[in-house]
Amino acid sequence: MPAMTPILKSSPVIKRCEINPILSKKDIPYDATLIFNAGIAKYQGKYVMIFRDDMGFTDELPRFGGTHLGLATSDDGIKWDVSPKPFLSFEEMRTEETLRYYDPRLTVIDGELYMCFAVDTAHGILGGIGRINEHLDSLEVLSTSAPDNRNMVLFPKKVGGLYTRLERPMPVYSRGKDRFDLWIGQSPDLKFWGNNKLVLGVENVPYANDKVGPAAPPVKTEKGWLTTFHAVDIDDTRGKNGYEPKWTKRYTAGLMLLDLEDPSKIVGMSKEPLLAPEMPYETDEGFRTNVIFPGGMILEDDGEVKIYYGASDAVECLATANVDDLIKLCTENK
Ligand code: BMA
Repeated sequence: MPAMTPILKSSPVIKRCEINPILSKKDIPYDATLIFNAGIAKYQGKYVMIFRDDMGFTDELPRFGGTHLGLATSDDGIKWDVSPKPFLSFEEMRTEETLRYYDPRLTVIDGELYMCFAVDTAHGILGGIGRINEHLDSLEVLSTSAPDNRNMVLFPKKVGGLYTRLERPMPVYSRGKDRFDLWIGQSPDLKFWGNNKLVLGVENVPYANDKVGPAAPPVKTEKGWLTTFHAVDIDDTRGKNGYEPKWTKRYTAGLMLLDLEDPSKIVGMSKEPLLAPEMPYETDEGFRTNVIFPGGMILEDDGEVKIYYGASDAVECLATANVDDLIKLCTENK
């Protein structure tokens, strides 16, 4: 496919994993078509991944066939052992009110593993937060938001004594259209949320004209909370991409540094995308092409940062960078 205009390129500091995609439907021992938008954390000495598995879109079932949340673990964060059964199956998630959970994000706080997720319900999309047990086989849902909100991610430590999350409310009525921003909220117990503030508006991101929101949960550095965000530009002249008759959006990943004491304040932001769709598995081969959506970011002891991302809503990928280079991207040309 010809490159999308305006042409956006990934930052030179980022390196894609040579074996990308690191997880796709061929690795899954149960019904699977699209494997993407996973959450990843280091927990109990291993890398743990919960991934979104959308079924259907095949010759036998040429439409959406449900979503499982799958579980995989890894010793090196690159090669994964997928559990024989989903962590949460479509059947287990479904109630009269709830259709499915999806887009999981994992954060370890004080040794406990938490998952944020989106919930499709009969009355709108909610953001959910739950605790995963030590055996990685059950989820205790602690809270769900009012509609419409999603893309929640938890900070790995309390800030000012409170649990802190980034989120993306979807105010269609007041904004007049699909145009959303990135917000922050705090809680004493992961259940009751307040202190909500705007962090980043679409108008602040040079490569977005449609929406911005959280991506992977933030990591703590000496200079601030380092965090990716998703940034969407839309162009109605774009035609058919991927499986859909018309897909006019492009999702890139941005990067920003938030103040350690008051993460509603941006210390700096990269003026260009950190990751933009460029490889064939990002631009040509997926379900909704030209989508990059980070869901996991891990800072290793040697300064390497692993950034996991869903590509084209079809496969899960990995890219790496050095933490100092990432911080520099946010602080240079402020
Ligand atoms: C958003 C969410 C994401 C997805 C993206 C691109 O609205 O559904 O899960 O990756 O669209 O399709």
